[in-house]
Amino acid sequence: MTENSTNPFEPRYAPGKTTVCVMGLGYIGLPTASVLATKGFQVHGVDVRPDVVDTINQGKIHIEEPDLDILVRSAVNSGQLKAGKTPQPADIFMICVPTPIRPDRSPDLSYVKQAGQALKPYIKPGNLVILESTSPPRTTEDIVLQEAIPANLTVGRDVFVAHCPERVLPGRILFEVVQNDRVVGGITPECTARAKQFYESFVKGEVLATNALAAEVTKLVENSYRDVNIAFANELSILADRLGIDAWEVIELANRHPRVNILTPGPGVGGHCISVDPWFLVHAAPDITPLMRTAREVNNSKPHYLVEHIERLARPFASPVIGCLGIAYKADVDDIRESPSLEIVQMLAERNVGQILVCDPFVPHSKFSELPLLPLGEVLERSQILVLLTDHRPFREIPRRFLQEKVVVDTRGAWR
Ligand code: SAJ
Repeated sequence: MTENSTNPFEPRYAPGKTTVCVMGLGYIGLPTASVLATKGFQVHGVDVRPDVVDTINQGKIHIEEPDLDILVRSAVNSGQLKAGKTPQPADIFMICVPTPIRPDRSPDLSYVKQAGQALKPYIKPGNLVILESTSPPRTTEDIVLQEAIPANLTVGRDVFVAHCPERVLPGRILFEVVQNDRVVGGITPECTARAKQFYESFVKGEVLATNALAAEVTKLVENSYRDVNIAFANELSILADRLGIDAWEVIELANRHPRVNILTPGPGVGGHCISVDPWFLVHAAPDITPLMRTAREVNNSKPHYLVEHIERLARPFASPVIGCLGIAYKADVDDIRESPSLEIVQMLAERNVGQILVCDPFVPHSKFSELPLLPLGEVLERSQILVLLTDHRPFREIPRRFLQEKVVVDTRGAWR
């Protein structure tokens, strides 16, 4: 597609005529690339890992996500999706790479930088470059624009740069990538308009237009809001323990008030989003964000509180056997990134609290090899203390008679 071939009455970007190059084929990039491909866009996916590129080109997947295997297989078989180690010329470039935090909680934007630098030789007039990675304020302008756009091209006239943060929930990605409302913000109004038109060609939700900075901050605010709300729930659960009441019951009752909506306490907050994103806002303005910082600290301290609680329960046993159910960061996923459940298991093992038996039917041995992953039946039979860390469906459905003889720690309120 060239600029001057565009009929003003036809959408500029459309399946069948627009080519898309997706940088990063992980939890966001691969589902996005395969959805675009099955809608009829010609998609070239790029990943720095040769094994990922090979797997995808065989029509297979390297991550767990419901129905993603079917979609990728069909996208690759139809020839609409191909993967490679380097970019190719395209109409649209999408950056879907990780944006982690460093140990000092400052944002690590090296992957965005590298993706931008890799794109630069392929950028030509008329291109649209979209940053989808969740990013600190001003990343689109300070990093993407600086690294990817050649100096002889004017943004908003020759090339177009926008941010459209991904908003999908792991476990429901394929549904949400199409159905959710999206926020798009360009560096200029023309950048915004073009990005909006592109998303409207495959998204069923509403595409809401703003500028790049507001789009960046909106995404961070969404996840920070949840982090603060969960921190409130976690603090309440510790207070409830001291008062000898059931935190989940109190929250359920309070939530019957028409204007109260408290989230659920748990072992802490994991995953690569909610436990990371608030730091981007705190880092941007540390002197005026005490609430968000404290929420992070409250949620990060919950695993320590629970380990001390389990230690106390283990003390009366001569040689305690502690069954830990779940190491994934949340129910029914295989993802152990930033998982508080995993952190609790590791702390219990380090402190020699007892014999630690671990079960997680979702997590493969390749992702966790510190301790053996045992069958549920064996853990139920051998444990004296049973700790529910991740509320996977098989754990929620354990018949209560198996719990009767045990000391039970239910960090998720799933066995109440
Ligand atoms: N959690 C609680 N209590 C709750 C809800 C969650 O303790 O009431 C814990 C979970 O167990 C988990 C963590 O918080 O450890 C995060 O889980 P989550 O399901 O809330 O969120 P993620 O990280 O899987 O996905 C989030 C989503 N953000 C929002 O719901 C605002 C998703 O829409 C984002 O796209 C994604 O982060 C992202 O990439 O930012």
